[in-house]
Amino acid sequence: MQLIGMLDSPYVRRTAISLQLLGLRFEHRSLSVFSTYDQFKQINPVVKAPTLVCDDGEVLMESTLIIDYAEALAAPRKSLMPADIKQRQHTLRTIGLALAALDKGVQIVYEHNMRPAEKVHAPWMERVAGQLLAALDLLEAELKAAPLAVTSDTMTQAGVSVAVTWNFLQQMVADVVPAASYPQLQEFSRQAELLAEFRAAPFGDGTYQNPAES
Ligand SMILES: N[C@@H](CCC(=O)N[C@@H](CS)C(=O)NCC(=O)O)C(=O)O
Repeated sequence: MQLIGMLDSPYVRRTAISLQLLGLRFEHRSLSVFSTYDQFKQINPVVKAPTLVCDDGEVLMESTLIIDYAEALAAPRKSLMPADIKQRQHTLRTIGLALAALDKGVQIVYEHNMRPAEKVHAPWMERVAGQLLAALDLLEAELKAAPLAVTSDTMTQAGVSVAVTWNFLQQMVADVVPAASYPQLQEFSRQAELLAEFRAAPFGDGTYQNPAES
């Protein structure tokens, strides 16, 4: 299968890291939804990253749905989701907070990158920044109450999503997110970024290589 999209997209990155943690092999094509729009469009006319081209040629999109498919491929050998219902409920809550923070961060980036400066709507940006910080405040409290596992064997989808979100926010909207206010998130992300699966898919325009081929 082929994962299409650049690793400066946190949605592509969480997918690339999840596929690795699930022990699945994939080819990565670092196409941009902006600078290589036409090439991307030939693979997925909707031009959404990540896109996954399955082995039979069917095209999936939406990182959460692609990860759901990957979970099914890896079952019953491996999963990033706890089977216990209480733990799963809490994992889903944490993922939801991380993805909400991520979506709000991406909205801020798009507002500044895709609109002329005079058309940036300040009240909207204030609202979005408030939502972003609310999600991060809740995540910070959660990590303080119960640290997330941070090894390749024990990490859950909550850990992947939180770490990728924090890294993206620091890369792209650090002016909105005061890092010093989030020591738990900072330290968790620092440890996660040291894992082989994160290092093999670093934020940016690189291409992930399967270990045997690199
Ligand atoms: N909810 C989606 C968000 C994906 C998303 O917005 N990806 C961006 C790249 S970071 C994209 O495709 N942007 C182009 C567009 O939306 O037109 C997911 O989880 O996959």
